[in-house]
Amino acid sequence: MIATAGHVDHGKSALVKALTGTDPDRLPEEKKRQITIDLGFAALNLAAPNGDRIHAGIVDVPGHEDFVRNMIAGVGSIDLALFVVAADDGWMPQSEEHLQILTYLGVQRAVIALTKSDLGRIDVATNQIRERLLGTTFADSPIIPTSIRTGTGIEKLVNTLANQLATSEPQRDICKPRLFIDRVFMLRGIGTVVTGTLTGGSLHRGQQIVVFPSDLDARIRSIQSHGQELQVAQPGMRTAVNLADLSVDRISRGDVVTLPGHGAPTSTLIVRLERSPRLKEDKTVARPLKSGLSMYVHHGASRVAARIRFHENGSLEAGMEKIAHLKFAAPIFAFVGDRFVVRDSSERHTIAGGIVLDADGEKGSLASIVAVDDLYSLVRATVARQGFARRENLLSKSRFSANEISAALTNLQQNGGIIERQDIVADCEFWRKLRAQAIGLIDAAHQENPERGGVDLGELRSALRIQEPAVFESLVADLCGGDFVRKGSVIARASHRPTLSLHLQPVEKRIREALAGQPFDPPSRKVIESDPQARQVVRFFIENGEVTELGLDVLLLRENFERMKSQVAEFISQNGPATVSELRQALGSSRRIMVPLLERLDRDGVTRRVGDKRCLR
Ligand SMILES: Nc1nc2c(ncn2[C@@H]2O[C@H](COP(=O)(O)OP(=O)(O)OP(=O)(O)O)[C@@H](O)[C@H]2O)c(=O)[nH]1
Ligand SMILES: [Mg+2]
Repeated sequence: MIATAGHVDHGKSALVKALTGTDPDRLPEEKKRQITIDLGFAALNLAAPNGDRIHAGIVDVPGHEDFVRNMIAGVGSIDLALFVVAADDGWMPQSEEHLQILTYLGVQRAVIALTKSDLGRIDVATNQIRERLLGTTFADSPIIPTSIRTGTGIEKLVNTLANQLATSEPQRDICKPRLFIDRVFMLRGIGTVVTGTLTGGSLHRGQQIVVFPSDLDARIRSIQSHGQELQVAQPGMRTAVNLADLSVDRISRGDVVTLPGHGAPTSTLIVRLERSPRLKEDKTVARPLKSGLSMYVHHGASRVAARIRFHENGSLEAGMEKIAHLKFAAPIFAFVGDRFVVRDSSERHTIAGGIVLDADGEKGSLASIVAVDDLYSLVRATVARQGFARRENLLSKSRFSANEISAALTNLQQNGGIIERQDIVADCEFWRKLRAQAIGLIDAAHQENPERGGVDLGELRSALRIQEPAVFESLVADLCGGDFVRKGSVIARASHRPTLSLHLQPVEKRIREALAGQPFDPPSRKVIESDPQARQVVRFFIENGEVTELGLDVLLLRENFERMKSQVAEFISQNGPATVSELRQALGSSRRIMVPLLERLDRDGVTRRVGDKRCLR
């Protein structure tokens, strides 16, 4: 894709018409005012130097300062800029602003058309443009004088555009297609159509898609590019998609069509914010940006209000860059590595640009600026932010494919200080510390309470302060792959055998005697557990199965519980169904014990209640 750029009235639309035969100004108001207001589109068929056909598209943008917002929506995913400067007018304010916008968005190539060459001094204008481009990405871009009046330079321009496109890298296919919607309209008999420039992957006819940020599901009924019906749209293509099942008023410019499963929109991003040194030429625009400032972020075809926050309350001067948190007024679907443009809250000036460093900036912070093109350092930095990351989310919102991420993880596990455990990817050092801390806590608990089976998992998790359940699950699984075992809701060393410590042995003796003294009618639990030591011993008995708990207040030695059970069964089988009172008398027990005992036997399927009697199952 190509997009025009340049100051108002410098001849962008006229040039597009001369190149393609299509007048990109389609709105009645545009025709009336002879000015471009919104984006226009035209197909451009070129021949590469080797004879191959190139089917390109041109987005024609408005140059007027009131419509910069629309201009930015048009230049988001382009391969080449057709930068227009009129020979009679020379470099003007929106020449400058558009240049900065293209630079912030990382556009790598431009062809400069020196339009209206029939009206101005070509040498003077060319020198001025060269001077303005000095030190920019476009310093060596070709400058071609053109005139639509005389036809000068049009053929040369066509050849130059073809050369540039033929030698530019094809857009990457990472199987994560995103179509930033720049137009939505309704066609009678067809339904809702959205258009944009596709990036990151292909879209297929019939595919199930999702529209963000509103999270609407739909199916692609049909696809077109420049009027041609297609089965598949490839990255880089101007694409129109028919989403018949969505009504047109639910979608607007700035929304994104993507596939499900590559993450969700967020309201916070961590970004590198940068300001062009060229802003210093204008004092008002060059004012430092401070934390707390509200402004507009232009990303893809969207424009969302956001508030900046710098670390340690800093500010950002022209010519500098810094890490910043952006808090958005509405959710935005951005990937790590995406570039964006920042304009002031009155929408008069372009004041900064940036690149997304972390696409879910809610938790943790980034210590330093990451090279977002280097997947290895990106993985390390993303994991380092909290010490770990969910494997399934790890860089799913990035400009790398799932395969590239898997390969990088395999490599980083071998020698990059990263480990993968179940659903978690963690920094080795973070994991080693967490593991050591958990082991320390378990060992300390064994020491302190040798009579207990282990440490309650819930207690361990809160002692370790782990918020993310998946991290804790992976940690437990990791420990249990080694010297630890999980028994129900506790974890212990595999070698741990619960024992009562020496000083508890007198208490043990006392409780055993109390429970054995009146075997079927022992004292209540409240009485037995008279102090913390007694509670420790009771717990030990229960965990070891020496004592059976009935209800809240009854403890029976296991052997006595078994004896009562068989005596109840025997009595009923000899005498038929019996009441609580009959059984109590027969066994020499009390109502306090019998009621919870029989409830337990009902639950265990030994007895069954019929009216106020128990019979056998
Ligand atoms: N003499 C002369 N006039 C031209 C040339 N190219 C464009 N014009 C005239 O310049 C005026 C503006 O042209 P447009 O193509 O609408 O300019 P634009 O850059 O698209 O303007 P905006 O989209 O509003 O920013 C029109 O009257 C054109 O006829 C040229 O090569 N020579
Ligand atoms: Mg125009």
